[in-house]
Amino acid sequence: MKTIFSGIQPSGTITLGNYIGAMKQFVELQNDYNCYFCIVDQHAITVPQDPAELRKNIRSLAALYLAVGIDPDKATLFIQSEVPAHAQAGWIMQCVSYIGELERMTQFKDKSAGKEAVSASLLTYPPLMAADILLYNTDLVPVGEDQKQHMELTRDLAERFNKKYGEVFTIPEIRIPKVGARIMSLQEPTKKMSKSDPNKKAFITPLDEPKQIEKKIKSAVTDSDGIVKFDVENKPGISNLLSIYSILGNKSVSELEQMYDGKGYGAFKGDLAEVVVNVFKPIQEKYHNLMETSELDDILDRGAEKANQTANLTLKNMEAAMGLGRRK
Ligand code: ATP
Ligand code: LTN
Repeated sequence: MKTIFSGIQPSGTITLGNYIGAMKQFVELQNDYNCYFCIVDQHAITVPQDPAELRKNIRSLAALYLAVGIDPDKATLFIQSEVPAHAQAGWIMQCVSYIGELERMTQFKDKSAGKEAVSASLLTYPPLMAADILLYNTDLVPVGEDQKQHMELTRDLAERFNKKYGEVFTIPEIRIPKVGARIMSLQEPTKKMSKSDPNKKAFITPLDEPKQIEKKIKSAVTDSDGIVKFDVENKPGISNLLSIYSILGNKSVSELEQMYDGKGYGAFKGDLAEVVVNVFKPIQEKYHNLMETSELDDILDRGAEKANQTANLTLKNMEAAMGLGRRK
C-alpha cells in the first residue's frame, strides 16, 4: 500500500474550503492508502494563538476529522507536537533550505505583509511541512491548490538532501482535487476562503448553525446581473457558489446553470444553503457526541504511538546520513 500524509492547522474551526479541498478527499482515500492525518499544531503557532483557544481547537479538529468519516482503524490520526521527530527533522530540513527560496513563498509573503513583527517560524514553516511529509516515506499528499508551492519546495528539499547525503527520502507527489481545490471567500470572492479570516461572514464552518449558514450564503458577494452562470473572470462570486453547489449537491455546473436559468440569485442561494446544511448536519451530530467521550483521547494516543514509531526510524536515518551524533 502506498502512503499518504496530510495536515490541517488547528488555527480555528475548519471551513467549507478545508472540507472540500482536503478532508473530503481524505475520507475517500483512506480505503486505498496507508494514511497519516495530522493536526499540525506547531504550524499553527507560527502566528500568535491564545493557548486555551489553541487547546480547544486541537481537540475540536480531532473530533471533526472523525465526524467527517476518518476511520481510526484505517488511518493514523495524531497531533504533530506529540511526535517530537517533526520538530527535530524540521530543524534538519531548515539546514538544507535557503533563505531566498523561503522568502519567495507566497504564503509567507501574504501572512507577513504589513505586519510589524513577523516570527522567524513563519519563514521556516515550509521546511517543517517538508519534515512532516518526508518522515513517513510519503508517496502522495492530498492538499488544496494553495499548497502547491510548498509541495514543490518539499520535493526540491528532499531531492537536495538525497543527492548530498544518500537516498533517505521518498519523493512525494501532490494530489489536488479536480474541482474545489480553491474555494473562495464569500465576502471577497477573489481571495481564498480561510479559517483565520477576521471576517466571519467570509467562511462557513461545519459547526455553524443552519440559520448562520443560510445567512452567510444569502449575504455572499455576487454581482448585479442576476444570471447564474459559471465565469470565474467576470463573475467570481456566483462561480464560487456554483462550484460549492456542484460538489456538495452532486450536480454538474451546467446542470445547475440550466436549473436556475431565469430564476435569479435568491432561489439559487436558498437551495444552496439547504444543500450545505444537509451535508453538515450528520457531521455536527457525530462531532458533538465525540467531544463528550474519552474515545477521542484513546484514538489520539494510539495515533501518536504509531506515528512516533515510523517517524523515529526516518529521523535516525536522516541523522546517520548527515553524521549527527555517534550512531552510523
Ligand atoms: P489558515 O487560514 O489558518 O492559514 P487555512 O484555512 O488556509 O488556514 P490550512 O489548515 O492551512 O487552512 O489547510 C488545510 C488544508 O485545506 C490544506 O490542504 C489546504 O490546501 C486546504 N485548503 C485551505 N483553504 C482552502 C480553500 N479555500 N479551498 C480549498 N482547499 C483549501
Ligand atoms: N501547510 C499546510 C498545512 C500542513 C500540511 C503539512 C499539509 C502542514 N504540514 C503536511 C500537508 C502535508 C497548510 O497551510 N494548509
